[in-house]
Amino acid sequence: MAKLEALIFDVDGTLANTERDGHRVAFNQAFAEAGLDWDWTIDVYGQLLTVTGGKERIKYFLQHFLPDFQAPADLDSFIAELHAAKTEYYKALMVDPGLPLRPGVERLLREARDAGLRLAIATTTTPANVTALLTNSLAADAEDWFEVIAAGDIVPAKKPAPDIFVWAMEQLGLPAEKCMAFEDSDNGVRSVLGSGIRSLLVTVNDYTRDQDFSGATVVIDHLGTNEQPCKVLSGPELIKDQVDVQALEAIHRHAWK
Ligand code: XBP
Ligand code: MG
Repeated sequence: MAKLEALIFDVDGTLANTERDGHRVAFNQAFAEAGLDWDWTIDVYGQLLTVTGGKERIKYFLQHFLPDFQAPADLDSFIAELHAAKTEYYKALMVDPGLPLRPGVERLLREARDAGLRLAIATTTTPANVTALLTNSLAADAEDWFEVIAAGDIVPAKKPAPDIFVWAMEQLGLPAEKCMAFEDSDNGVRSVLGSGIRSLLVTVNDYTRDQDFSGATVVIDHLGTNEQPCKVLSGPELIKDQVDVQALEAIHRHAWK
């Protein structure tokens, strides 16, 4: 069995609860600015999360929720403009009011770095959004903590397609046997497993806890801190209160045995 060398993190829902409190709010701000009376409530947004990618999500919304909408002739440009405004609002939200990382995320990233594990990101979101979250919620130099940041339209086929994880592994120069992935959603799980990575830790959130995570090695509520121990929801009991590097190595061995 190959030794664990790199950790590849999803961003939205995994590092922070960006969907409900970041993306959703920013979409609504962009709609209002454009004079559209669309309101993506917490519940509606949960239904829209079946589609990854903001531009793709707007298109899906128009097709399935507003079939009578008189779309402009150039629909893709209309959506691209709305989405560009949404990205600006999202970046501003990451500064004020800001968004905390999920429990244990910062602790584990620091421990992994100290242990010499390589770090990468594989996400569907726009690169500028990753920068905004990392620099405001983790550390000013946090982008440098990650050797590879695979994000947004860098691969045309977004999750659940495996392409973004494949791309990240190619950039790392590592095979799937040496990588572990962190995800929060069924789309993410399918993307990871399709890429050949078997070592997969899922941290659920309010939007995803009832989804199908078949194939994930372990499903937990969050990564855990001293004050907030984590709970294993499914998979082997290899974690004691907090996910640490030792637990990651045990999970990796279990996934490949
Ligand atoms: C994340 C997404 C993203 C964000 C929006 O999925 O679906 O599309 O919701 O980002 P995952 P953009 O966590 O599985 O990567 O608006 O920048 O596309
Ligand atoms: Mg996610």
